[in-house]
Amino acid sequence: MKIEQVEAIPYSIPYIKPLKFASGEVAEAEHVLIRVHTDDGVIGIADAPPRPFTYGETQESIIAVVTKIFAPAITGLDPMDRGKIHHVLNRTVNNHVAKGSLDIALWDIVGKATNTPAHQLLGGFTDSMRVSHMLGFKPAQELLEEALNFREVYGINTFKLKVGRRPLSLDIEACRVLRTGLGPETELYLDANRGWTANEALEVLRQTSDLGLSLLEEPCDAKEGLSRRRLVDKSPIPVVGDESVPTAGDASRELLSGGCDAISIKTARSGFTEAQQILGLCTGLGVDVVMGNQIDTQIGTLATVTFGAAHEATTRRAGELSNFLDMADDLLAEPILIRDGRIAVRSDPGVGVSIDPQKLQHYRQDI
Ligand code: MUC
Ligand code: MG
Repeated sequence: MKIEQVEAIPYSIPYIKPLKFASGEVAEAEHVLIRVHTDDGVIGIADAPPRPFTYGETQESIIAVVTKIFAPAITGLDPMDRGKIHHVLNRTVNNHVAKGSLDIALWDIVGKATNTPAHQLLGGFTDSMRVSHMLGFKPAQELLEEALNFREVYGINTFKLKVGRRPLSLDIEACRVLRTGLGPETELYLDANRGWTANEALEVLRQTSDLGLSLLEEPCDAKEGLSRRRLVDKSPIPVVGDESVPTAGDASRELLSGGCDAISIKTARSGFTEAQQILGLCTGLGVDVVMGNQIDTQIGTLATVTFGAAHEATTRRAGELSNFLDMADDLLAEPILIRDGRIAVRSDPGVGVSIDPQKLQHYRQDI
């Protein structure tokens, strides 16, 4: 089997509820659909969500690097030879989301060609994942209403609150209102997307120490060498590295230098292959992992569930899997269902993504 063609198709779907957070806002899913075609007719599919404020990639840059550099370099290679393909892709630095989407498309091909769900190829630990929902910036009362509604309608009982605002009292109040309104049994954790300094984060931890928060993600820039390490050292809860750890090398540097003591694994930026390397590192070091969300569509969410449910360590915590609910539509032909707070893996060969051709026609862009 040989790779014959790689498509990078830009599309745009609006959000009903834009997500606002300390490093940006997403009101429109301006993503790139990746399709890798083989000579025997197998097509690997993945979604590439550009996050310029996180990794510097844009829709245009993903299309350019995929069509001008990666596609010519991997055309003619056997998609089963993923080690060889990664070696070729890694000649180009960065471009994490572009590389991650190609990797997922390759796993999709391997699954389809061997008639096996990618979830089983990866490890097949269990058949579903518990869902955590991300809450963006909003007045505290609206946040509570949204969380109560998601708990009632979908059975979701874990929430990640976007924080990192100034004055700090805005987020401290939101935490307090959520904890009071949701009660003690709901898991609540924070993600500041580098919005604070390490010392501000310490102050927030001090003022919320009675609220049973479980994790604090990317409180400040991990490059704040000294004070970030002081924060991790003093924090009573794990400090999660997210945008500071897109690769196994980044994760090992941050963990070993005390820049974080838990890791968010995102298949959108690490693919399945690098995500497995990061997971192995974390498991070996005894560090908690969370399956994170890169504000994913249903295609991206299915990839996260496929990976997350395949390994024991990634199912210990709820995965961030529900933000597609804030989108007006999706390209996935058969929508994802959340039942009793869980999403099931698909039993189809590969990742289980099939695209609705009419929707693709409707939302694709000319750029
Ligand atoms: C998150 O966990 O930070 C926001 C930006 C991004 O790349 O992912 C989201 C969620
Ligand atoms: Mg994050």
